[in-house]
Amino acid sequence: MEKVSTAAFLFSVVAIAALTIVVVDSEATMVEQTFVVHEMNVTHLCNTTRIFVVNGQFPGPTVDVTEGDTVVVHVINRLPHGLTIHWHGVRQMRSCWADGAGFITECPIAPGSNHTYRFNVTDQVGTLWWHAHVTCLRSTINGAFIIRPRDGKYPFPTPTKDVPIIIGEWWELDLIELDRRMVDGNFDDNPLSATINGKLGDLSNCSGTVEESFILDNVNSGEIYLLRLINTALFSEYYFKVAGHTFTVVAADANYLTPYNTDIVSISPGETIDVLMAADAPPGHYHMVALANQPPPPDLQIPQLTSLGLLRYTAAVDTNTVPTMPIMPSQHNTMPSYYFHANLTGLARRHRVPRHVDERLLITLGLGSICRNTTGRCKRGRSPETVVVATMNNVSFAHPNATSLLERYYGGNLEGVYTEDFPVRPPRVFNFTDRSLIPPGPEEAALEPTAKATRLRRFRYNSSVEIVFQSTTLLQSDSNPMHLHGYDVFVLAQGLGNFNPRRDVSKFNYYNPQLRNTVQVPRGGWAAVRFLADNPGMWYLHCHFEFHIIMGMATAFIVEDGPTPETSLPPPPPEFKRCGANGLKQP
Ligand SMILES: *[C@@H]1O[C@H](CO)[C@@H](O)[C@H](O)[C@H]1NC(C)=O
Ligand SMILES: *[C@@H]1O[C@H](CO)[C@@H](O)[C@H](O)[C@H]1NC(C)=O
Ligand SMILES: *[C@@H]1O[C@H](CO)[C@@H](O)[C@H](O)[C@H]1NC(C)=O
Ligand SMILES: *[C@@H]1O[C@H](CO)[C@@H](O)[C@H](O)[C@H]1NC(C)=O
Ligand SMILES: *[C@@H]1O[C@H](CO)[C@@H](O)[C@H](O)[C@H]1NC(C)=O
Ligand SMILES: *[C@@H]1O[C@H](CO)[C@@H](O)[C@H](O)[C@H]1NC(C)=O
Ligand SMILES: *[C@@H]1O[C@H](CO)[C@@H](O)[C@H](O)[C@H]1NC(C)=O
Ligand SMILES: *[C@@H]1O[C@H](CO)[C@@H](O)[C@H](O)[C@H]1NC(C)=O
Ligand SMILES: *[C@@H]1O[C@H](CO)[C@@H](O)[C@H](O)[C@H]1NC(C)=O
Ligand SMILES: *[C@@H]1O[C@H](CO)[C@@H](O)[C@H](O)[C@H]1NC(C)=O
Ligand SMILES: *[C@@H]1O[C@H](CO)[C@@H](O)[C@H](O)[C@H]1NC(C)=O
Ligand SMILES: [Cu+2]
Repeated sequence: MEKVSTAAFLFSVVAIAALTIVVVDSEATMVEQTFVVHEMNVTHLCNTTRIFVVNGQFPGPTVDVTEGDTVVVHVINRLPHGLTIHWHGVRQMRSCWADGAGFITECPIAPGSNHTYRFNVTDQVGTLWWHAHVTCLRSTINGAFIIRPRDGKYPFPTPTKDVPIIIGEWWELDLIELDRRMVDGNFDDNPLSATINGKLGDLSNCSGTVEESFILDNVNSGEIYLLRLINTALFSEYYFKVAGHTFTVVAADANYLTPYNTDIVSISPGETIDVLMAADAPPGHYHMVALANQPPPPDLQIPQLTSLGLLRYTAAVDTNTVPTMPIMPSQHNTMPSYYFHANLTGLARRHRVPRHVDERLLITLGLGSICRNTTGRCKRGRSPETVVVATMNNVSFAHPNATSLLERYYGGNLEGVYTEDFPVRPPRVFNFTDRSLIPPGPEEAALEPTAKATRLRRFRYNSSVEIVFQSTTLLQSDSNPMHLHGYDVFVLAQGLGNFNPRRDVSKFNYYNPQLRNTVQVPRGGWAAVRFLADNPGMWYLHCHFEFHIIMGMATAFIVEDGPTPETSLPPPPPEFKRCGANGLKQP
């Protein structure tokens, strides 16, 4: 827990936080928690900064449940800003109202107001997380969401210890201000450090005060650790290694994987990766490293972000020896990410890949620009005459800001709020991965003009949807961690370059593809996914890089009701507060 300036305030927060009620029933359990969201002053890098946290903790409290449980979380908002809490990766079968996506499924909880989320965790086991889902607040308002198997059995050796490893970033800039600047197409702001479980690590040093590191202590030889990695960062994908140790990847996004051995984990914002790590090195001290990767120039560069943690064996003889450092890839080498993600396969289960396709989409992901003045003519190529935005199929999502899309859909009152014509393919075909589209150009000038709109796509209940996500090199060559709410999708294949159906469909894995809620679409490459639209509601689809989502790399899928009550979205629960009711309105 971080330093808090007002002890009395902390006391009141902790008193509420301790109120975790567990009601045991013959099979399922109700897990009830209270989240008080409040401001707190913390000092890092010789500077006291105001941050927003839950129950005095950064990262926030862990929600720890068993598969089949009902989760009830009361959120009390003591911030001067509205927010929602999203249960990232929880499928929310027929409970879209509890998804917590700001302005998509509900209006933000107003300052001084509160809201109760109630949902079941069904048919999922592993690690997920929760986070604020308005603007950039998720940078500090987040935590692990752990789902344990009901029978207590894993399809791998039972770990001795279980440790969340939350990779994040330390920002000094006010997050509301950061959001405002990104809306204005400004992405020059950077975090000051990476963090592991909220600690900056001893690489950060200010006037001789070395920052605290996350320490995995009292490690005994022969133990098996289940490390639950979560990337909560706003900006970057991370490489994670522990010197002297290797991992067996066993799950991702709360779905089991075929065990995969590696000495490196590559994790993008929104992803969760469970790995087993055997304490089988000579007793000693070992560094763990989280290093942000980024494309090389001509992409705009951010400072190198690293957090150093430590793994300490109980039996370490000499505590003065310098801990061993792992050898990290270059921060500009994105191939380890590609290999890591492309090599994972699902642990074949009863889930079956739909073999037919009803709806086929090819979605390009990139940047574009809009003239600051209304003439539609202005200088392009990172010029100050434009606002840089992010796009999917040349649409930059206009986020609603006064109403929720789900409420409008449910009420049949969508006029002036959204349309259902999100394009199923890119309106213009070009060489999506041509590196000369990255400024200084000039090839991008004809392609980068774009427009903002709230354009969604609607699917019939139970249709089989296939999407090929194509990262482009329009203005930059980032990868794109695409996150779909309410669903896990089968990742059939991924590749580098432009997707070519004649060549690439033959690579689709229908046998044991990974099931993911966040798909890392490789830099300069593509990923093909498929899912059955069996969860009615309004589901946000967006890139999990915060600057991309804010700049418009998003849309939402409407999934219609099925033929029966069991296949339809129920009415909003009685405790659901409609937009505009009970002080629930735009921040
Ligand atoms: C944080 O520090 C500022 C400036 O000193 C102060 O005004 C504010 O009350 C503090 N906030 C908390 C929650 O202690
Ligand atoms: C301290 O952080 C504030 C933002 O909270 C920033 O404006 C200021 O420049 C920082 N000061 C230093 C010395 O880094
Ligand atoms: C939640 O808000 C309601 C009014 O909407 C109020 O009656 C209640 O006391 C609040 N609960 C808490 C714990 O703040
Ligand atoms: C959770 O499951 C129970 C039992 O099936 C059901 O009665 C209840 O409506 C579900 N709750 C939600 C919020 O979906
Ligand atoms: C931290 O900074 C001080 C002063 O600049 C320096 O003497 C010290 O060696 C540094 N420590 C580390 C661990 O980098
Ligand atoms: C798996 O990773 C290895 C490198 O570790 C790489 O050579 C191989 O191509 C990868 N496989 C796939 C399917 O990407
Ligand atoms: C808009 O920008 C263009 C190109 O820079 C310029 O020629 C034009 O005068 C501007 N129009 C207005 C109304 O500012
Ligand atoms: C809210 O959205 C509307 C429509 O997209 C837009 O015109 C307006 O500028 C937005 N307001 C704010 C405060 O962002
Ligand atoms: C697309 O651009 C890439 C990189 O510049 C180039 O290697 C490739 O040959 C181009 N593909 C086509 C079909 O022109
Ligand atoms: C996007 O649409 C605009 C306006 O219709 C067009 O000028 C531009 O070339 C398009 N860009 C792409 C990548 O399709
Ligand atoms: C949905 O589709 C699946 C697979 O195609 C099928 O088994 C199931 O019966 C369908 N359910 C309904 C309600 O149509
Ligand atoms: Cu993106």
